[in-house]
Amino acid sequence: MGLNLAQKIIKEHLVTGEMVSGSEISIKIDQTLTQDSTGTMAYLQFEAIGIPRVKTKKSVAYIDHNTIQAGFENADDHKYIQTVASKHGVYFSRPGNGICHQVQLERFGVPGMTLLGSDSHTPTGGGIGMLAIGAGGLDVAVAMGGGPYYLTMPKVCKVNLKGKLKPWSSAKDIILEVLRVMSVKGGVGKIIEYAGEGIKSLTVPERATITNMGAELGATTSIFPSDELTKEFLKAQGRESDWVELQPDADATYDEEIEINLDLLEPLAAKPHSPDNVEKVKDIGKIKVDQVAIGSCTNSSFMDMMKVAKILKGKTVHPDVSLVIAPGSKQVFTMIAENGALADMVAAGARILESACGPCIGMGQSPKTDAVSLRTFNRNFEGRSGTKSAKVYLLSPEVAVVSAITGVLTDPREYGEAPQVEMPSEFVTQDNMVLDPAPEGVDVEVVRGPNIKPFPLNKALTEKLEGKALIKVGDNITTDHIMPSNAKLLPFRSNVPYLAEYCLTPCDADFPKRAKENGGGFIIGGSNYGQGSSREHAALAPLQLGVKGVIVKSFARIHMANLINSGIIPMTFVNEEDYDQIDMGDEIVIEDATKQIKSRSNVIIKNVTKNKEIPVSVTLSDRQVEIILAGGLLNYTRKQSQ
Ligand code: MIC
Ligand code: SF4
Repeated sequence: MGLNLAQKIIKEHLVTGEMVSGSEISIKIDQTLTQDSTGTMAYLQFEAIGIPRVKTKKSVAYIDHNTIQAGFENADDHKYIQTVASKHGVYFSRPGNGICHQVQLERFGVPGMTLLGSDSHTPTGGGIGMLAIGAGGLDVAVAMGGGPYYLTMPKVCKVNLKGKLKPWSSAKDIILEVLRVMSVKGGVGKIIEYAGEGIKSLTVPERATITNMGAELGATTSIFPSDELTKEFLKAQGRESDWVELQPDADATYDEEIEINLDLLEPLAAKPHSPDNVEKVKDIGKIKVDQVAIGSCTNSSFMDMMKVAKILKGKTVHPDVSLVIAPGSKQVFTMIAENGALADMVAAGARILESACGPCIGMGQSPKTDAVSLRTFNRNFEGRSGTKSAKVYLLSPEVAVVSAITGVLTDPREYGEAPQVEMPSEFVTQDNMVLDPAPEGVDVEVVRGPNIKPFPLNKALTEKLEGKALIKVGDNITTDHIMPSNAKLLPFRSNVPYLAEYCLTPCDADFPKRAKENGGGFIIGGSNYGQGSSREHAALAPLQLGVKGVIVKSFARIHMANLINSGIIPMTFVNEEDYDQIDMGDEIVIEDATKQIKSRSNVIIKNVTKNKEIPVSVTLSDRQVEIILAGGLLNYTRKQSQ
């Protein structure tokens, strides 16, 4: 039987397990990436594992998130990452060089290779035919040390693209349409594989916009074939020799299939506060706009910037709109500076930001109270912009920039002719902001600032677990709720005790205090708990507060893995209605925890307050059971190497 593309790459990299969806497999990782807001933790953990030099084909440490430097903390973390990377054989992409996913795609991604990144949007690499997966920092640390990456073999869902995009429709509209159809939990446990005649007219950066936002589907990853267009892109990057052709077998089979007709796609927008709350721009209507932000790892390519510049040329941003633009990388920045496009943006009144995540993660440019902010980004969770009352819409660069001129949300088809942008035959490739690691054997002093605090370590599982239900939350709780990130908190990503004071506070300001007063306990949640980021801080902060288990209707993939890695038990209700059987403050007891978790049958938790027994399932592989028993992956790894 023929293989699809995802299966082909997995087969090539399979270390353990069988490629049967739902069973645990492990794969060899060729490349890793970290960024600074998850990177400090990942390298602290790498150091704790104690392997002297990375064993991957290429590992890169990026600085792109924490670039505001309003205090010493960010700069300290940058120096720590620079020195620890150099010492252990990791390339270092300096602040200013660009957003990790954009730079990785341009300079390092290789079709057919595996990439594990400590950022949920690592699947951007799928645009070039990589199997690129986001994971917690500890999983990336293990992969840097040469360990395989464990995951549940996903189902593979084919998205068949028919036809060709009409003028003013764009790659962003394709992924927004997929989100509309599948929802933010529709991709959990799946790889999304794109196919069909429609892909032939999508360039690599457009494909990367689509695979990037596969993270918003909850998918394990998304992937495009590697074809002539991929070759052209790599050639223009001076890396033709990295190209290999990759296609699914003609008789490949898929677990699911959906079809999207590009001819029929109209400009779309995801309305507040969820990336799947998608509607046609024309149906939303001409709402007044306060801010437009263009950039992020989703839409900051050279092609995106050129479209924006062409539309802005000779125009002026509407007086009531603040337009900010962050080109995705130094390469993009250099090219638009050299060809004059940057001048057109500046002349029109755009505020140009450095090549970094910036407003996407609330690092500056928070909009005004109650603002409508149109963004080309990938997440519009409530409060993520730094302004709780702001209403963020996700949409294409075309819609964003036309609306910045008109001052109202505008369907660009009524605006005039769509700009034509050609893929350049040669990109400016100068990697002078990527530092090589020190040669093996050369000693490098690792510089640690005072903001770098030890991370919490769990203890081996005890027989009886007891504690209160410390909080009860609803569906689709994001990691931005569990461990908020903004300009005030991001500088503390290497200081978990400090961050823990803000854990789950967007849901309940008293949670940290209550957790501490009760000596820890349990979190109760709805479905798709932990969607969004790969930040393991969303597990480490609860651990710091003594959380022993999380009981929900269902989990998002990366967050569940992070809980296991921290030794916190992830439990799902066997009967979803049992969610109603626990209220905040109820006393929960799990007897014979070790035996129950090992038994493979449902675990019985007792709600002592309501005198009820509730079955929950703890779906763990044998290895994950051992990790929970040991009190987390680091303890487990250390035990293994003794
Ligand atoms: C995000 O987009 O939420 C982030 C910030 O890039 C995170 C990583 C982090 O929390 O540091 C992600 O997507 O994984
Ligand atoms: Fe950075 Fe935003 Fe992309 Fe996350 S989603 S990596 S914060 S640009």
